[in-house]
Amino acid sequence: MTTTHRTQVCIVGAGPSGLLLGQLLHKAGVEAIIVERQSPEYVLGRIRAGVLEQVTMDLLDEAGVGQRMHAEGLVHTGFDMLFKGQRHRIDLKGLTGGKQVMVYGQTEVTRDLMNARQAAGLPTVYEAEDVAIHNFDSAQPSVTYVKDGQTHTISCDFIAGCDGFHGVCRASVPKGAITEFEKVYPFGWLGVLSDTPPVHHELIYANSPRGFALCSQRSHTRSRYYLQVPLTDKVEQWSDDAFWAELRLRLDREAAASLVTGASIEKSIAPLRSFVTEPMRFGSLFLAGDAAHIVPPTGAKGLNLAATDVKYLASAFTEFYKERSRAGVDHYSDRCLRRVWRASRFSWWFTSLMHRFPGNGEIDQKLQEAELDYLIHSESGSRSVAENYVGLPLNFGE
Ligand code: RFL
Ligand code: PHB
Repeated sequence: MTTTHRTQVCIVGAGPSGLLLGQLLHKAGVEAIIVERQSPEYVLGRIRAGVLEQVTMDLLDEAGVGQRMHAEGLVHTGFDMLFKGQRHRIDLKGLTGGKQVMVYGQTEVTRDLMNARQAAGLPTVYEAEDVAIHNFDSAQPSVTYVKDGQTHTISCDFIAGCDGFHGVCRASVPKGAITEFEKVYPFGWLGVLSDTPPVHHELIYANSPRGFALCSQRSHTRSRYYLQVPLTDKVEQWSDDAFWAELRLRLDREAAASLVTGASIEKSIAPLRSFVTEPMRFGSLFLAGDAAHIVPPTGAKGLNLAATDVKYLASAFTEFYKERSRAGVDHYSDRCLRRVWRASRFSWWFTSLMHRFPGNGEIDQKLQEAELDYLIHSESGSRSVAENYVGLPLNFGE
């Protein structure tokens, strides 16, 4: 037997994109049901992004979930770039006329959104199996799933594909209707989370002859570190001791000496890729966040891009229901893609500048160092980095 439900927007995926969309739609009086393949605990167990742009902070406030972020998040007004054994600060605030970023983990953003959704009594189906989308080339699309052995159908006006890179939504689009642009980088990031005080009060992005390293954090007592590693490396090969020893070798003398080490509480390897889908809309199906694009994490743009897609999508659906206008819906893909390509460019450029590429020689290291030297000594060079890092305004270039 099939149970049928009806809603205005069916959101596939309860990651940050799906949950934020659900919250913004709720605020605007638009109905939505979220269908998620995993359990809430599994979703919260994924350790990912750490840096929020002003635009994302504003959206979390608009969604009514910014309170804990403002209380517990760490405002950063700059970060360090390390090369040739020396650290140089990029003064984000000074270079951008007062903008800054917030260090607040994706896990916490997700938890805040989940709690708000639950408190408002909004429907989320977790552990939905065999999620499938249907008839999205028509105005009567639907989503089906199996829960506790029973098949359910959700009929809706729109489907929001917020189901990440490996989701079902993008995969359901006929090959001839979609163009995918992809670059896979020949290395990954080995990440460690530990309950140790951060080595520095701001982030350190390190270009070292041994490869890239990043010193990040989640709080004054919890650190997040990354090392560039070959794609063939396995997490099990990296003991905590080996990780800390390698990290020290990639840092400057002062940071290496003051690094506090401890047991890892999470350790994983993430591949790096640049990926963009064009378009991001197919009839009644709208892709948002990692379902539509992936950026390498250098520059911390992934979650922030997801948030701005969602803002455009929430505005589009709200205009449709409240103003009877299709303008936002029709412009959604173009509007997102301009921003997506700009962030993809920055993330690709920053990745290329900071990593060791297999097959490259000493000359490439020297050229990277020369570019870094230029960037930190040229005000326009530094400003360009800062402007992209803090993120472009929501309506940039419109
Ligand atoms: P998510 O988080 O992947 O969530 C998608 C959800 O959809 C569910 N799903 C399905 N549900 C139903 N049916 C199906 N068939 C489904 N298939 C999948 C999944 O279970 C999941 O719950 O995508 P979303 O919401 O678009 O969010 C995107 C962000 O997660 C991502 O962009 C960031 O994490 C990227 N990222 C960073 N972004 C930043 O802005 N700043 C950072 O500092 C930053 N650091 C990072 C990162 C990503 C990393 N990794 C591991 C890729 C650091 C790392 C290491
Ligand atoms: C993180 O804290 O996970 C993080 C921070 C900055 C990045 C990427 C990841 O560029």
